[in-house]
Amino acid sequence: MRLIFTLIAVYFIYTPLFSQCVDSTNIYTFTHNGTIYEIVKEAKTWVDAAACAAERNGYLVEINDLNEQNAVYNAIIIGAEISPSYTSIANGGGIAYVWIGANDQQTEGTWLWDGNNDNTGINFWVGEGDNGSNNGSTIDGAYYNWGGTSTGSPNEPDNYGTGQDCAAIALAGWPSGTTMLGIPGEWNDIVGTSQLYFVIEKNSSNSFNDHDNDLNEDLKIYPNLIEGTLIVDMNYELIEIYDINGKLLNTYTTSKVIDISELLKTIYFIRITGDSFVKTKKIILN
Ligand SMILES: [Ca+2]
Ligand SMILES: [Ca+2]
Ligand SMILES: [Ca+2]
Ligand SMILES: [Ca+2]
Repeated sequence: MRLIFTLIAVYFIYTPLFSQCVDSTNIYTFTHNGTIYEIVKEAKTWVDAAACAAERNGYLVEINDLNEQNAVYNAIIIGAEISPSYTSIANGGGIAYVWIGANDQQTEGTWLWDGNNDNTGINFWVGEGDNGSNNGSTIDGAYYNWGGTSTGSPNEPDNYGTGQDCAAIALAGWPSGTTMLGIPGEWNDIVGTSQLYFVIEKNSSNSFNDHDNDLNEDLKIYPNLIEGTLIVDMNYELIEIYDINGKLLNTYTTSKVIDISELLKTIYFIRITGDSFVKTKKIILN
């Protein structure tokens, strides 16, 4: 048994630790640049999707550069295998979309990355593209990928009709059957009550190594790479191991050696409860 055991993050306990706003079988998880993302294949309004993201210790994805854009789009199509025709949004040109974390709900034309919907976030764009009032511009050179960007001149956002205040990634060109306003992967502002799948970007820890030390020294739990075990050299009341979706896999109350050799190659949480503390760690086995 050869396990390379890597600690990537520390999460302090929130209550409830894992929410039930989505069924775990409808989540596709991937990582990019050390950050964990979840693609949720349950259709919700933008507001409900943002609330769900916050409950799951994250926010609707904030796409900051081309690499992140490509990682998210590829994960939607290839990883999560979402059909580019899974739904049809009339106010978005009759094609399918997936929610991302931008909106101009507070002030028309002022676009914020506010994927947890607390009305604070980075203002990355103002105004409308060529299909609207054609006065749009990025803020401080922030990344954007509105429909038409590939042509050099964004057509979106256009606040078409009324109340297009939330951003989504298009899964096809639009209007349907064309690429007049945008191509697959580009963003459109659409009405926030549309029911769409969504992408969560998880809150991440500051530093990998610091937390690695923290787990080993403060909590005195050591991986035995040869045996595929966790050695617990401390007093505790309860150890619980969860999978990435919050499903409880095992609990321990007295074991000093915990067999993890059967765990599949994936991400797990371990929650340790002592007489005066509860801590949750995220671990990757690979
Ligand atoms: Ca991001
Ligand atoms: Ca926010
Ligand atoms: Ca708008
Ligand atoms: Ca639009």
